[in-house]
Amino acid sequence: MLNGPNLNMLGQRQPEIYGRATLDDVEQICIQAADKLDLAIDFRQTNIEGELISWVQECRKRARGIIINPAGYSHTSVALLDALLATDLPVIEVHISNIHRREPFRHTSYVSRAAVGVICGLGVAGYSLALQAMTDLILNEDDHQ
Ligand code: CA2
Repeated sequence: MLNGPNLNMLGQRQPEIYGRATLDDVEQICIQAADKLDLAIDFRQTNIEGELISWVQECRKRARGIIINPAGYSHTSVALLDALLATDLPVIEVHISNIHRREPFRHTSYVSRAAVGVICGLGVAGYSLALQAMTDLILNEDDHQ
């Protein structure tokens, strides 16, 4: 589960948009949800585009899927899109806010082209929903192997 720039500020500013949960709270919510789903997760955040891309590349060898909130890089980074496309892993994109109700520059996400699905506007609950959806995708893949 990868988180992009400024998400380390969650819960500290703009609660009217992003709610009051901190990133540590979100990680705890995800650990508990993953535990119930019998999934192993690695939850990370970075403010550095290249680091996010290196982590995506790492996932090729280590993960069955990627849940990503690319934050501001959603709207700017072809490089992140290319890295996600190159993994051949199922990708679920999460946004806490509804990017389509916000400024026009947030309406386009490059990352969405690599995503099986996008969850946005449901607050931090979107992360648990993404974990549920990822479990279904992985189980479905296993059934068809
Ligand atoms: O809604 C989301 O999850 C976003 O990915 C959050 C990004 C924003 O650029 C996207 O358009 C939508 C921003 C993350 C920064 O979060 C902050 C939280 C609290 C205080 C300041 C920033």
